[in-house]
Amino acid sequence: MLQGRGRYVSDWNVPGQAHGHFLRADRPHARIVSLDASGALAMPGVVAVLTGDDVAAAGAQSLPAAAPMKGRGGAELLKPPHPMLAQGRVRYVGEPVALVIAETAAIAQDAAEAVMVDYEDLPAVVRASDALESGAPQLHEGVPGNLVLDFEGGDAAATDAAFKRAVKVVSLSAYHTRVVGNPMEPRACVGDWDGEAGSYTLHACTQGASALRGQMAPVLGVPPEKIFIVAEEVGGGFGVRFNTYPEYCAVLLAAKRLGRPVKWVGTRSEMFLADEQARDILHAGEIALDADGRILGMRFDFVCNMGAYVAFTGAFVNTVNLVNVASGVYEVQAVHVQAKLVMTNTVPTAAYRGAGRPVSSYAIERLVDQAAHEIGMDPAAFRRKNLVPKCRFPYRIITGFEYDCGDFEGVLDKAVRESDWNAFAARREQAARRGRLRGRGMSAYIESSSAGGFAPYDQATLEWDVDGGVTLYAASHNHGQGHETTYAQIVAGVLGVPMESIRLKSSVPDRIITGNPTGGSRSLLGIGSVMLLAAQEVVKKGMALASEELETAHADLEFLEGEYRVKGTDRKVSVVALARKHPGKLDADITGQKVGATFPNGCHIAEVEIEPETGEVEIVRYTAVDDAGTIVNHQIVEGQMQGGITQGAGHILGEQAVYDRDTGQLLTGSFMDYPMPRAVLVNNLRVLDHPVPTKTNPLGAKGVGEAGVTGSMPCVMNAIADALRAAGVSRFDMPANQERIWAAIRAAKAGSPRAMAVEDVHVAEWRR
Ligand code: MCN
Repeated sequence: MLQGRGRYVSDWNVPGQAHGHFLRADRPHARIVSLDASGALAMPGVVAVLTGDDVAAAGAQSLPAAAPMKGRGGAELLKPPHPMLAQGRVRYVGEPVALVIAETAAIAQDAAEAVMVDYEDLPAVVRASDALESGAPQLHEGVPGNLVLDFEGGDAAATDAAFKRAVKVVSLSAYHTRVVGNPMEPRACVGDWDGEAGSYTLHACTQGASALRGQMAPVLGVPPEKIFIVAEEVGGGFGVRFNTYPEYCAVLLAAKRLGRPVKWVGTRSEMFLADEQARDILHAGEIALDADGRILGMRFDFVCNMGAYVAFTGAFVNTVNLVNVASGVYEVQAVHVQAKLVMTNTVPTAAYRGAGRPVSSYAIERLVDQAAHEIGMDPAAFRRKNLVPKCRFPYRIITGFEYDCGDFEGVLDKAVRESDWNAFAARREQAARRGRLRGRGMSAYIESSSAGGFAPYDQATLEWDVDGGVTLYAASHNHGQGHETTYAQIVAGVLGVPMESIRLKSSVPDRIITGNPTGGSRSLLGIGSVMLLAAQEVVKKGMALASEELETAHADLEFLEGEYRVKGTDRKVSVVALARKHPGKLDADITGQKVGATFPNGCHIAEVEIEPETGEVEIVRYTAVDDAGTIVNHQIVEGQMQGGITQGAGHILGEQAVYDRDTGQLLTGSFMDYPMPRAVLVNNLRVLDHPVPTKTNPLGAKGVGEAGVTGSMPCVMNAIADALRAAGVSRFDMPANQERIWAAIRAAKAGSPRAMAVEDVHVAEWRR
């Protein structure tokens, strides 16, 4: 990578390749009356045009949708067909309609303009709440009312009873704005077909070969082992590179049809339109309290915009991941969660860093903060009073999931201490003297790792090279998480070999490794654990060889720092020497290993300052105390937390994908209209560990990859809301962009009711 020899997906070229360009729908909802590709086909250099009809004629199936949870009353998730190229109808702006293949990418792009599509426009709907109205445009036959799943979790009766007993009920509704994933590398692929072997090869931007293979096999009608995936460097994933995409399937189908490889490199503009997006959720929450400030019950209502089709992870994130941490870090058994999963004329939504847990955490932690303010209690003291105490673990929550272990009180106390929580008033006063509004926010978050996941069985293979180096094979793909370092640390720690002699491979085309791709922050606890077991297996196997080599009984041998030693003597042989002498004998392959669920958690505290004349927000201090179980590498954990915290803060401060309600067009289709956070967004960040090792996996680790987002979203919003209260703004929610903050402060100053921004109207209309 440092020498510029890293190969990203668009760097790959295969001899004889043609180039593809996708013609995409320019409107949100329409019937395709006719499609005429003759003009394009007549252009010099054009090889073929693939359409929805060709896809149907080839017998290709719908892209898959999965949801391991059922809806209310045991109802199944409705899975409307999702063709890789539109068939008869387009349902969102950017939907692939035809794939034009030519000798160069430029010719393909020009030729796409010569494909004539005659559309008959249909009414469109882009908001989930609008799509649920009677008389709303209907997207799919077989999905009445655009509702694919009506989901619930928890105990409705117990929750109602708790609310009846309440002395005080506090409510808070919000709109979790829609986001675009925006990995650095726009999506790209090269597809090839081997007629003799009957196999496909795909170079693709992916978070792991196992997911792509499993998802594409039914679409293409071949067994998973006939799909080889190559992914060396991938420029980021963030959840939106987990699933297969229509483009990948169409490129493979085209390669088969043409008998030559096809390459497609998407543009940034296409990624805004056609990458899976995320969130776009309305939520209403209520909390019931007794006279002492104890939480008696909580209930949440979510309406989730799934886009035009159900993405593979789309239903999962809006069901399982909303209820596996349903009561947050609090000791409360009366919780009820409802979620409606709705089709709209927008690009499908799916996993995005946190994948449901930040939504749940935001709903709970914003509500808890509001409750503390309304009853006049310190938000830290209010939370502490209601935490699940250490002695109660394992703690089963009302939705059936079991928190394995934790020390919520210790985590919160440390965050309070380290952030100098109690001296905040002086800092606020000092800021006020500088004319700035200072606010303080806390979130006590919890999220799940491996709770209700797709592929809980992991595999790791460890092989010795002839030079005494070690190659590790894993299903998880590293695209910024530092797996090369941490897996090597684990294996080097057991084998006593230098870390530099260990290589990691996660996509070797003809080698099928089972297990989860990178996702759900479970790579370390799942795959890292099997790496540990594989290394331990090597040591065990080496014992027999060492005993032969040193002519000594096992009982007289010990393994220390990479060497088998005869106890009490200087006779020894290294594991590397044995591996070189006995090729293949010290390799290890651990398969079918299952790890249990675990629940990373933490307490984050942010302080912000707002410039009242401009509405500009600065995050001036941020303290994160996290329980990620056993830590393998603090520096990497800190990097992951910094990335996640910044990602969550960026979302709160205004990152937002907006579809126009009237035209169904995406209004924020470039970085000119979509403010990506900068690395310097979060100042004075301190990340502190508070590890409580879990017993649910051999390493004792919990995940960290997404925890930063889950912690920072409510934390930063609570801090902004706190700062704004001092300016007389009593209610404010995300997006906390500069314009909205400025308008809120001005309205409060003038004593006039604030002109409601579009997001507030959205929530208010839905609540009515
Ligand atoms: N780690 C550790 N000790 C722990 C836990 C983790 O040392 N107790 C280390 C791990 O060994 C690994 C890293 O921290 O090197 C992250 O581990 P883990 O929490 O297991 O998460 P994953 O590796 O499964 O990463 C997935 C997670 C997700 S789901 C998203 S989305 C995400 C993220 O990671 N996307 C990212 N972080 C990202 N970082 C970058 N740079 N780019 C993305 O696309």
